[in-house]
Amino acid sequence: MSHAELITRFQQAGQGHVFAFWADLSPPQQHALADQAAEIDLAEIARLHRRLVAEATGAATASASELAPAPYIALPGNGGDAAQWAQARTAGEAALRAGRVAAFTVAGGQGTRLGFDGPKGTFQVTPVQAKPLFQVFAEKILAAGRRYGRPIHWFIMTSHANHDETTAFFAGHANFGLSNEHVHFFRQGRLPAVAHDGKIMLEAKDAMAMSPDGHGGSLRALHRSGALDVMEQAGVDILSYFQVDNPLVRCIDAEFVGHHLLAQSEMSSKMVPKAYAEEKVGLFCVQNDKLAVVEYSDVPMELQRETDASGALRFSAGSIAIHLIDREFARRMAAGGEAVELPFHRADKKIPTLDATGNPVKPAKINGVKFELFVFDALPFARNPIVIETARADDFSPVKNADGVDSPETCRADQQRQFARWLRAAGAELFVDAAGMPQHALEISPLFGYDAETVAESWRRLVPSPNLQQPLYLS
Ligand code: UD2
Repeated sequence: MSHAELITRFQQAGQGHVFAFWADLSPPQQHALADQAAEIDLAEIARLHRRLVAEATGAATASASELAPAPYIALPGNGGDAAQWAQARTAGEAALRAGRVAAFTVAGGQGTRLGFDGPKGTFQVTPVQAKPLFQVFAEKILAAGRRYGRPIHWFIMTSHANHDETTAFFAGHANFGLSNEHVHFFRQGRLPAVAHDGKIMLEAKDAMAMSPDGHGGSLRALHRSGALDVMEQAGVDILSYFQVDNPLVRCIDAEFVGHHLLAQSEMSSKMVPKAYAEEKVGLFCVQNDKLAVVEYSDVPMELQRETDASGALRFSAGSIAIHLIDREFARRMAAGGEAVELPFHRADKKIPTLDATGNPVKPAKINGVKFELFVFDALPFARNPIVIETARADDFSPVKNADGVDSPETCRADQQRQFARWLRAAGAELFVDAAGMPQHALEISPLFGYDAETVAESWRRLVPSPNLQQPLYLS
C-alpha cells in the first residue's frame, strides 16, 4: 500500500491526525511511521474503543451468584490423594523422557513498577551470585533436560521494545549453556493506545504510542511466529508457561505435567491458597459452569472475605500465573473466531504524548487507554481444565516492586529459605532463624540441584562437606 493510500485509510477511520506532522518528517521517519501504521487493524481499534470505552458501563464486577470457588487437586500434605500424585509423577516423567514438554516464558512486559531499565529477565536476582532471572530459568531447564535425558526446548516471548536487547543478552552469555537449537525467541503483537475519545495517541511525530498486547497475546504470537510448527517438528505437545518475574518457579514440573495428562486437560494451572483475603491475585472460580480466573478487582470484596465452617477463605485459590498449555489448544485459540475469542481488557494509563502543535506532554493524570489480552482467559475454552495446588515457598516469589512486598529483597530471602530447606532436608547441619533464614548468605545453582531431591543427591556426593559457617555458593 502506498503512503498516500495508508493516510487516506486512517483519515477515513477518523485517525488522520496520526499523520499530522508528516510534512515535518524526514523520509526515513515517514517510512517508520508508515510501517507502524500498516501494522494496525483500524477496525479492531474502533471495535475495542466502542466496546470497552464508549459503551462501557463501569467496573465489570462479577455478581456473587455467578461465582463459585473452583475445585482443585490438593497437595498430599493438605488432604490430597498421595497415590494420585505418585501416578501423576510417573506419567509426567515419562512425558519428559519422551521430550514432549517445552518451557515457555512470557517476557514482553514493560516492568515499569520495578523501575528497572532493561528487559526484566536481565534483572540480577539471586542472593550470592546476582544471576539474572534468565540465567536462573536457563539453568533449571538445562538441569531438567539432563535429568530426563532429553534437552528441553525453551520458547521466550519478547516485545518490540525489548526483543533485540533480550536476544543480544542471550548471545552475549552463550545462552547460559543451552544450545542455539533449543532456545527460540519471538515477538508478541502490539496495539496503539487511544485517548478516551478513541483517537490513536502519538508518542512522537513519527511514532504512535504502541504497547504490547498482553500475555494473552502469546497464543496469537506462538502461532504467527511459527513457534507452534517448530514444536510440532520437535515432538513437543505441551508448553510449560511461566512469567519472567518469578525465579522460584519450577520451570519443568513432572507432577504438574502428569496431572495435566491424566486429566486429558488442554490447559492446566497451579494455585496457592491466598495468604489473606485482600491479597491481589486473580482467583480461580467457576463462572457460568466454566473454570475461569477472575481478577481480584472484579470479585466483590464481601465474597473474598467469606469463610467456610472451618474459618478458611471460601474463595482461596489464587492464580500465580503458571500453566500448562497444549500446543494444539494454543493453535485453536490463535485461529480465533467467535467461538474461541479471548476478550480484551482495558487499562487506563498515563501515556506520554504530543499536544496539537507537536510539543511533548507528560500527563499528570490518566489520559488514555491500553488494550490487553490475558492468557488465563483461555481456560473457559479448554477441554477439562484442571487446577492443582502448589506450595508457595516452592513455586512463587515474584519480583514486581522496587521495595516492600514482592521486591528483590523479599525474593532473595525466599530463595535463601528454599535453599536452606533443601540442604537441611538433605541432612546438612545448617542453622536457620525462626523465619527459616540461614545465618550466612546461601545460593544453590540449579545445576547442583533444583528441588529437594536433586539437591539431596548432589549433597550426598560432596566430599568433604563444605563449610556451612560462611557464605556459600553450591554449583
Ligand atoms: C499477574 C496476574 C495476577 C497474578 C500475578 C502473579 C494478570 C492480569 N494478573 O499480575 O493475577 O497471577 O501475575 O505474579 O495477569 N507480559 C508479557 N506481555 C505483556 C504483558 C505482560 O509478556 O504484554 C508478561 C510480563 O513480562 C510478566 C507477566 O506477563 O512476565 C506478568 O505481567 P504483569 O506484570 O502485567 O502481571 P501482574 O503482576 O499485574
